[in-house]
Amino acid sequence: MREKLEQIKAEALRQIEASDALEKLNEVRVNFLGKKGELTAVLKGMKDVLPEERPKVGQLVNETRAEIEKILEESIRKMEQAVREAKMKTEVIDVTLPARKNNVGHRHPSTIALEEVERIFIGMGYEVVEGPEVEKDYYNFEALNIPADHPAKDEQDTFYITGDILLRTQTSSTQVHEMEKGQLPIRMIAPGRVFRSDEVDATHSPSFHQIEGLVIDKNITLADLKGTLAEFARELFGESTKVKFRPHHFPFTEPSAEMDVTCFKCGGKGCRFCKGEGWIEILGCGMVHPHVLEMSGIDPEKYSGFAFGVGLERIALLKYEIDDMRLLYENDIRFLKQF
Ligand code: 2NL
Repeated sequence: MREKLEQIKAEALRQIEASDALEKLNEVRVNFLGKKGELTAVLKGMKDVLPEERPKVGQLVNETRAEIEKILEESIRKMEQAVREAKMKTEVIDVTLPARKNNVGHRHPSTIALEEVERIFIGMGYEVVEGPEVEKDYYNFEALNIPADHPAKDEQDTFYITGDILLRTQTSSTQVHEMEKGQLPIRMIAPGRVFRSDEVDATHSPSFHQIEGLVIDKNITLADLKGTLAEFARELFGESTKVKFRPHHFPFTEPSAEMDVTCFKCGGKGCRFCKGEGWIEILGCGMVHPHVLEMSGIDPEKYSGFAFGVGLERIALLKYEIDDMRLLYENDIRFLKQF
């Protein structure tokens, strides 16, 4: 029996010695110490041993088991250490290598301009409201006093989805939805993407962004419009900016005007930037047409209001002195990173 145990031990040690991976060592454990292992088999054979010799044999088996276990544990520990060291070698970090450049992005110039305009109007107590880019013909044209046969409709003809559903040509539709809610007064701006069937050039694009504003309350007059938009121009272009209103025509406002600001480059003297004019056109505006109020369920005898519309890209082009609108859409990183 002693010999048999010596044999088992020798074989176990040989196999441990020959193991080159943790899995192999684990196999040795199962083969020799496991439930179906060789040492367990010896214990199971105890019934063939003389009763008086059983304690001795039992002790021998246990000693052999302890020895094999000890050597096995030791080998596993060494093997784990070796694996760890090999890993450390391959995963070495060279802290002296130059750092990889981290490219942090920033807001697009149009977004910067939009947030600037929003900041100014929020400061005057306006709400920012966004609406759908797809509209019914009614909300885009009819409700704004542009009936089917109105010439302004040709000018703004756009992309139709069906006969009466289209991509909006102005964000006024968002304001019509607000008026229809019937919660007065209204003091809002409606920024967003609009669409027109225009050819692409330095100042036109079939898709651009607009910010419209609408104020409706009792006793709103042209003086409110002028004061508000003059303040807007001063905040956007500087304290010394002056404004000038030229009569104009829009179907949805009466009277209507276009607003110019003094050139922020030359202060109004005339320079290359303003093409010698001293003035730069900035937005369209007017007092909301009584019929427009009426169509959205607001009594023009009790309420009045003013509205305006400004092109976001136009503001960005002016603010950053960019001479071609297409640069704002191409997203060339060499261009964008200048802002
Ligand atoms: C422009 C300038 C403008 C409006 C937009 C408006 C909106 C409602 C009622 C009345 Cl809900 N007016 N918006 C007013 C004046 C000018 O945009 O150049 N548009 C073609």
